Amino acid sequence: KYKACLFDLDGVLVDTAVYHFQAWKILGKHFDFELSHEQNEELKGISRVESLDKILHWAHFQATQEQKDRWLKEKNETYLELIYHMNPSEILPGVISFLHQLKEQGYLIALGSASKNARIILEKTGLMTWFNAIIDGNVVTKSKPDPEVFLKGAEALGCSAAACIVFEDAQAGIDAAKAGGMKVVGVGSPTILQGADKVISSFTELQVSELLLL
Ligand code: G16
Ligand code: MG
Repeated sequence: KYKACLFDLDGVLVDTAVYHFQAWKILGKHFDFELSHEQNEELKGISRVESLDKILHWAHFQATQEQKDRWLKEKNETYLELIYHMNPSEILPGVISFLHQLKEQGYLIALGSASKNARIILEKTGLMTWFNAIIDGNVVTKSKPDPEVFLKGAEALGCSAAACIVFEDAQAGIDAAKAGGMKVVGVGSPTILQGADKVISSFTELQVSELLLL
């Protein structure tokens, strides 16, 4: 029934949201803004450029394009420093066992992430070798909730959308998968994630055989 699984990166395979949060908080000092946990939730799955626009809006700060460009660069430099030490221990619980089961059962595996730093994170955590295709922020032109990232993943794997299952922690990503005509498993809280075909709080709760029930 299903041939492929497409994984979001941040919040699904690893928890880099904490590093994005730290990096944005440090950047916010330039315009006296302290990002809250709730606001950080809203940045999940959203591109770097859109994240800065949202933050500046929350801060009621009118920035020039020159300031924005500088701050985007600065945020990423801080983020790169924070993820420099990442290692396989930061892979979220149950992920490796789930990937093992998928490979054993012949599923194809792709990454569908908004991050331009996805490859660095996959290298640092040793996850790279699991993927048949990697679609990241460097190759997508329209960010989630547009389905482009997942449609490109399906295409790279040679699968139809109907044969793909997406794993996502962000509402924008769930909406993207649905817009692409795919099944979607939300990773997080069922009260926050709307419209997923199933929601798990961690991969330790899910067996590959259960995917057939989607
Ligand atoms: C991730 C994060 C977002 C982040 C985006 C861009 O997406 O969830 O918070 O803003 O990537 O990241 P970067 O600044 O590294 O290009 P995903 O789709 O992997 O959850
Ligand atoms: Mg995510």
